[in-house]
Amino acid sequence: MTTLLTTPVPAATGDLTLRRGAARVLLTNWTGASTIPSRGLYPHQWSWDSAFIAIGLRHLSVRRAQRELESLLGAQWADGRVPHIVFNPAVPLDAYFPSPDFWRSSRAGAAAGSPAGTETSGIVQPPVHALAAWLVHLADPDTSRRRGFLKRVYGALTAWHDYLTGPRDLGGGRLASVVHPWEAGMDNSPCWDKPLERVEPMTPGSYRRADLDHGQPAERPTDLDYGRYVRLAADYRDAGYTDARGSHAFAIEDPCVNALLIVSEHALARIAAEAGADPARHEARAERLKAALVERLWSPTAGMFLCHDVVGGGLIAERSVAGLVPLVVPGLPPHIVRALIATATGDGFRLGEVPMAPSYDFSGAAFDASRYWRGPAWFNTNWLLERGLRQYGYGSAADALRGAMLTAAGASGFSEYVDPVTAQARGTRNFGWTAALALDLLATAPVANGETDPGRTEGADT
Ligand code: 9WN
Repeated sequence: MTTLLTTPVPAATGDLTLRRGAARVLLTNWTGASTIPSRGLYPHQWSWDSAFIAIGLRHLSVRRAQRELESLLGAQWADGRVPHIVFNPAVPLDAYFPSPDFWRSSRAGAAAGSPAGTETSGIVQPPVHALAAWLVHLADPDTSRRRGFLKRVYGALTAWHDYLTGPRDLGGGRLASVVHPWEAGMDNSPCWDKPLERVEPMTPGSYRRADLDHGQPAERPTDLDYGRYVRLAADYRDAGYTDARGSHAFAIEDPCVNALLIVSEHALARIAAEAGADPARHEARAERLKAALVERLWSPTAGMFLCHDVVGGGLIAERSVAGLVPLVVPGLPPHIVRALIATATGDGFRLGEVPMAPSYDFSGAAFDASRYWRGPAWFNTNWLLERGLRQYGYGSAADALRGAMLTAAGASGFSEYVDPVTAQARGTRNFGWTAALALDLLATAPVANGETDPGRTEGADT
């Protein structure tokens, strides 16, 4: 097994400056009810962004963190889905594409239970929300109980997980499938290249990409990929956002999405206990999901979890950081944990040698250090890895990663992602979850000898 490198990283200097900078990003991006990921590129509310943002926001204002999650859940559809974007009607239509007039959620999604008064997208994003709600609760349990926070969100979170484990079990193997690359949150991961070959791209002239008004083309998806994203979204809309098995051109069981579902299901069990409901059904579902994750997505050859192509059949050979994220799942078999650590620290991901884990295998044919999700290092996936390392007793590796993330967050101006070797800023700046997760790491400093800090164990097994 590869030795886990634990290069000592100097304790982040200027923590106060960093904390102020991160707080400034969150205050600036706050709209009154939620936080936008960034002022230019992403001017609406995004689903998994809001969950990560709430995790950081709880250190500034517990009330605001609760509001962040509750405003998102307020746009939930009757079938349980939590939309990946909740549109702000005050933002001009041409500020972001696909805009509300593309998704037409209130009309096209009516049969699936879209809300009448709010425009949203019709797809979803990874389920980090129950974990976020639990961590927000833990930041101030007394106030949380007094305000009935967990009681208010429990039903919505349960319906959300019911949707993912019910209609979204498209492979019939008790895992949730994503039906669009945007749903996995890692939009243009090389994992999608093969499955996307089956999708006829929309003609470029039929829509206008707003992302290129703000982002560097070399850091954004190609026009060809974009055309395929738009086709998949349009087809889903035209089918009324229904999820019948066999109806999707793209359906993937993704290890990151399912690992987050498991961690959130454990959190939901704790929320249930607080809300006076039965935790056992959630614990049982978490265990079932974990068994399915290992049975369906574990690849001993790759030394990590892989995506399963439900439409084309078989595991997708591309190795992305999504396959390491299951390290956050508690109670994995020890041989799997050892293999994940070996892969994370081996030639593919070089954790401990480079500042942060890349989004995709350094030695993979599609590796690109700048184009998003095809190589750059992201703060949310590394925050998850940090928790996973800590959970399985790799405290000094977690400390090193924490230090590197804090340094990179500050030095990059809280960028969306960074070059995985130099940690140079890439993507947009003053990005919400980068600031939020830096705040979270800052709020819970590791102890000097590298042992697990009790301040962070509260949620480590959730
Ligand atoms: C599409 C908001 C989102 C993140 C995703 C990231 C990017 C959107 C885009 O930005 O996706 O949802 O327009 O590229 O890939 O993870 O939630 O920050």
